[in-house]
Amino acid sequence: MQCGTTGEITVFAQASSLHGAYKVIFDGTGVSAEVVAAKDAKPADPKAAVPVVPNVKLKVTVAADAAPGVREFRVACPHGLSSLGQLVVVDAPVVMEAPGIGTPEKAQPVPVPSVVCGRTEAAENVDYYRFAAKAGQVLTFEVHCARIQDKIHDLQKHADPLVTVTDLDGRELAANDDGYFADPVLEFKAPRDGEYRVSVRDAKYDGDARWAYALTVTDRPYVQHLFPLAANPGKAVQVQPVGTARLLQTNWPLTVPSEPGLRLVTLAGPTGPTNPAPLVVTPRPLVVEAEPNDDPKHATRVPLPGGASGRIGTRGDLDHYVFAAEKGKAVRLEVFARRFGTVLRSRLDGVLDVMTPDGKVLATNDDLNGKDPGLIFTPPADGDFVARVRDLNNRGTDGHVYHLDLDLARPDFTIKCDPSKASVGAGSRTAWYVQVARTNGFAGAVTVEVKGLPAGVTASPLTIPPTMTQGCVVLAAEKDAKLDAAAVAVVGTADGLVRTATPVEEIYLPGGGRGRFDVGMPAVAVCRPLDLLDVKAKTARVTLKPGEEAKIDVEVVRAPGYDKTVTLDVLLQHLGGVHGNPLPPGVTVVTAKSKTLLGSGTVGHIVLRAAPDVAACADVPVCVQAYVPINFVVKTGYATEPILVTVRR
Ligand SMILES: [Ca+2]
Ligand SMILES: [Ca+2]
Ligand SMILES: [Ca+2]
Ligand SMILES: [Ca+2]
Repeated sequence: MQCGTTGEITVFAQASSLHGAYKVIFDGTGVSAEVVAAKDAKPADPKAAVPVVPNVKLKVTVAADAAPGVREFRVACPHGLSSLGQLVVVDAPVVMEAPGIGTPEKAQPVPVPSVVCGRTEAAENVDYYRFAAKAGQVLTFEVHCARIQDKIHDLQKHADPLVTVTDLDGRELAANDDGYFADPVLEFKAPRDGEYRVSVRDAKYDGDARWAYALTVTDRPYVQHLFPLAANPGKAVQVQPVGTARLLQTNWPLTVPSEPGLRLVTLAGPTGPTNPAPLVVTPRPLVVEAEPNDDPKHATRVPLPGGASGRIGTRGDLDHYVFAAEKGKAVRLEVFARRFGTVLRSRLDGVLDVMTPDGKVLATNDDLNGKDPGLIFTPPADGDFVARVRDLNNRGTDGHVYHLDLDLARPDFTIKCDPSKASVGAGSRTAWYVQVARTNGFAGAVTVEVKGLPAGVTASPLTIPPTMTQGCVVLAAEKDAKLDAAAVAVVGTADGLVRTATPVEEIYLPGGGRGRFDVGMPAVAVCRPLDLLDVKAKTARVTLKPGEEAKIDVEVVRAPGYDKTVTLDVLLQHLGGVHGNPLPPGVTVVTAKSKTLLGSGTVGHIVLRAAPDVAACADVPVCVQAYVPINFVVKTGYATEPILVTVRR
């Protein structure tokens, strides 16, 4: 969708239903949508099973000042919240693929600039488009397709798009396969006035009806990368755009966003704003590499904490940075360049070395975050040390940009919530699993809150003690809570640190496994009461001593007529893999003594056991979830109220 426009998009469901869709929530600001009701749609019968509605039309409005880029969204239905959808927000007119453009002769004419929305809908599908260009005109083609497919819940086979530009006689003039990860980006300089063709296909001539793509065709200055790649928040800086814009041989002004993080920014070019390009926004003092710096003697000095921006500008380029450190005070060094699933898309496949000033390598790393290296280095003595950045394959171009971040290895943590969304039936509850990863000696408790919940929904308190890395929050909806959905924030706090959780989308892997992929927008919805109306635990507290067992009796309240099989669990599991376990260390479920397969019955129980060497703990919240299968992979969980587990020694 183009900024400043309103239009319709169709959302397709798969093995599920969009019946009754009533609201759409988007990540970020500037994009909104309403559900376009089909004319013959009947009001939903609250007691009926969910009728199959395989797609829904949305009327989407994108504000003129909406930030271009990929937006996550979810569709709320009375029976729950959809998995993640994505919309590409662009700043050029959008053209839809016309039928029958599968041969060069039938190429679809497209304006320049424009963004063509098409599909590589079947094996051997090649989509041909034609455009006019003037001699010497530089055009850029970019495809959004493969990069965004990992977030799609059930898309087991992924596209590998390829773009080719030919003249009208079919002579290939330019082609690109993998520019931004598997997606092509291609710069093309027209040799003469006239018409040309651009085609999109899968590199292996494969296809799938769900392989939607957005092909940008533009003659505007197009920014592939920025140099330097990092800047301080809120500052007015000059940056060099790398891409067609380099023809302009100049630095362009940029006012840096005020929030630190990985950002997309547009530059004010002489002919209007550019496409968005990634920038690392960091509050640390920054330097830019000073070539020549190919040996430790000519290293560029970087403060600690601080950051250095550079690029592996030519084949074999080595970039050295010198920093002063103190014996035993660990330093964290991290390269930001190319991270799949984020906006970072540099050409660099970085390697990071830490050396003595005379070039003896003390530590090295290749891949810490995706292709980006990083490491923690404990200086053996006071003095200067040298960080070296290079490309794994010794390649180098002006697109091999990077940012090297240096800081003392401060105690910290990251937090994730699994899954990325929760749907709670009015009058019932569901569990949300949270994981923390502590780093650099951080050993504190982490308190977890869910902010921005829909009206009538509450989240149970959770503090993950120092001895644990996981926990569960029970979301409860009041009986009279109205249908609603909201993007929320799951926030962990500890010792003055505040960290927002990354939600992980549940991905259906080939063979039925449960995969996970980091996404951006956690969300919670109130849905209508579904198959189970309530799950009741007969106990709210369990106290165990080493070697002891305790039984938790559970009763499920079924919706009238619902007689399918129900299973009980305290853990989040799938095909034997444990994805969430809120039990204290040393406390386990005794499977042989538990009754978790309820069949069509209503009562079961869970037996917990404390190991002989169990550590003491107090009031660790867990819950029993009753699971109803939706299909082979997806199940809906209905939780008891929190059950507090205490271990006394
Ligand atoms: Ca097609
Ligand atoms: Ca490709
Ligand atoms: Ca360099
Ligand atoms: Ca260098």
